[in-house]
Amino acid sequence: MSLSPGSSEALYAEACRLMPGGVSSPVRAYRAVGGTPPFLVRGAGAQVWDVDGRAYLDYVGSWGPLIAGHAHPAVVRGVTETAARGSSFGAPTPLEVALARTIVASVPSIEMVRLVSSGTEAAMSALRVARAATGRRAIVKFDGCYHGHADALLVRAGSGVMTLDVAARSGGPWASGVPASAGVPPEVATLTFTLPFNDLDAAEGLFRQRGEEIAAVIVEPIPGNMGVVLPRPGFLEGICGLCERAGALVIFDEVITGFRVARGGAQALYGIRPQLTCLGKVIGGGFPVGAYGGRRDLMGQVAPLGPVYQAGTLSGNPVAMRAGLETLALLDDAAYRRLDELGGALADGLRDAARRAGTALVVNRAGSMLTPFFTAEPVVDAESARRADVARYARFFHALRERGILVPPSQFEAWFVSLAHTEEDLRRTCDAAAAALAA
Ligand code: KE4
Repeated sequence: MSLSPGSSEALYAEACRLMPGGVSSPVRAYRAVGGTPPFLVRGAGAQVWDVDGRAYLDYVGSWGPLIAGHAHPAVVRGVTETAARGSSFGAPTPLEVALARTIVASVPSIEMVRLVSSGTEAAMSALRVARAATGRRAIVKFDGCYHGHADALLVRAGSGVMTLDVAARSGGPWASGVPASAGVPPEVATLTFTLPFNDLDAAEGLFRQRGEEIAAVIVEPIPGNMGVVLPRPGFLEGICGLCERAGALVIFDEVITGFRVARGGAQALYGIRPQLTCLGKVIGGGFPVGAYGGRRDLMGQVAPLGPVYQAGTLSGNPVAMRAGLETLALLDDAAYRRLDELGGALADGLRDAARRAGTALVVNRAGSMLTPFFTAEPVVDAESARRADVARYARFFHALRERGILVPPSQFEAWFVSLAHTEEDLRRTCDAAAAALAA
């Protein structure tokens, strides 16, 4: 097995012959910013290195999981020990009980949880439970939010869908039936209504007309997939009230925000109890883990306890469980204070750099996740995010990359600060940003 693969360019040329776009996930292909993606071979703390030996300060963090930084010694040790005793059994293990126990103890609304291998599986399964529990078929999502690539959720989605600009643009204040991907049958998409995030009037209009058809609303409580956008005060509570009156369920997709913005996720920050919650990323510490959970009566619908079927060969995989447990063990109150300090310092530094350069920049932040938007207007939903200058973001991205700073290759993603980042790293990043903006 060749481990000295040559340059990123050579690897990318071969990868493009072997894999669609040369990548295992679309956003990694740099279509929104152009250029050849660096092929990474090593990470340690806040740094990553590519095959050409270049080092980068990393703010992608594997899109959220690496809240403790790359190759944290406790995670590496735990994973190594666990793998040496066998990597997978397809049987119950103590480690999955331990992670389930930690999740139930940490996330206020989760009384029972099922572990899966990705956020996509978590979201699609939570929707299936909601449809079974309510006997209804329609679901509601928000334009710009992304919940993985299950058919029903590829409608005006965020993240890579928004980045590749395949998102549907038609439809009034709420729209249904317009797939955001080829291969999604219109009859599936017609069951998915989309609404503008932060627009309670539009939600009230939809519920007035179609409320009795709606099984669930699925929402990122703090979206990261249109870039970071904060819920207006009362918005999430308003959605919960509409659902309660209509007999629909609320699903918080906390795949990004779970254990990221607080130990109990955004629901703990806002004091809201959704009926179902999706988790991922941080709970796997860089290994494939997702989870969905919630009220005991709802999770009691899930096979083998109830009629909702969902399964997975590597669900609850012991190595991945151990990576998640070791990561979550690092996340105490002091860790969240530190993450918030670092996130705040980076956001302030970017704003100062833009002010000095006379560049319009809006930075939305929640704890250690943030997005700088090249725009002068507040970014409160997908439409305002789309009005940001994505070409300017692309130039900024490359100017930072040339200075050894790696940020998400899309305006519609979140930057992540980890516990491994230092004040010196942030100073270096903000200096690079100032130079990049002045160029
Ligand atoms: P996965 O199937 O990629 O593990 O999770 C899907 C998912 C579900 N819900 C939310 C809120 C998510 O952000 C995601 C996945 N996030 C993207 C980045 N924003 C993953 C990166 C990628 O697609 O390569």
